[in-house]
Amino acid sequence: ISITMAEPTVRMLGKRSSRAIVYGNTATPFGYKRESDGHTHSWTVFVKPYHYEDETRWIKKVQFKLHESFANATRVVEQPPFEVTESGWGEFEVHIRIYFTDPNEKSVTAYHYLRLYQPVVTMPDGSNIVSFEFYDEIVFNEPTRLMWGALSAPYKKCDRARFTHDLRGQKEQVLEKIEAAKGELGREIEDLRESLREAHRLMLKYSDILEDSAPGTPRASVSRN
Ligand code: SLL
Repeated sequence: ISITMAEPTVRMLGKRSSRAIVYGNTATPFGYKRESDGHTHSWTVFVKPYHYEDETRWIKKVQFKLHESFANATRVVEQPPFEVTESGWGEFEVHIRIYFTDPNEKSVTAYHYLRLYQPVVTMPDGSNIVSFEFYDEIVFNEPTRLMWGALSAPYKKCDRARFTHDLRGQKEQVLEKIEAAKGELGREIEDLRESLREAHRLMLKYSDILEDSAPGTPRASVSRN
């Protein structure tokens, strides 16, 4: 019999990388209710990298799951801009699922509540639009070698003028959350290590006791009470 093994996924042990993204939506009112379908707004929901970069190195595609009242509610966008433009009459939660270029890297989902009325933002040209943006970071713990390579590409710093909101406050909050999660994870790992050490100590102890009480007895025949 010959068994062909798949190439094992190589992970970068002890390595961590992250990418900043912004997701949200813009909306513009028609100014009236369209008679044919009751629609009142056009809108765009999007996800984009916070910094200037070629995100196709690490994002394969993005799936936007809209409210079920939409025809073909699941929209898959295979290249940038990763966005969906539609019209409608109501607000709802969009599920934004990001797939990575290495399929061994699990997809992540962001939930965005599509806003049609708030917050209103005044653009540099004086016009008003509804715009909501959310800053977030995707953290890759021990990414696959392929993903690590993709994430190592250099990128240019963000130009804040690209966004309608000042995202610095959000950015700080997200960083704090990530730091807290890191600390938490570190403590959990330390606890697990300690339990392992304790289990190992017990194992050695009992194997000594067995050795003393019945020298030469195969250890496999030990029965637990
Ligand atoms: C609401 N719970 O009642 C929400 C649902 C759904 C919005 C909002 C459909 C557009 C179409 C549309 O805008 N749905 O395909 O006709 O407010």
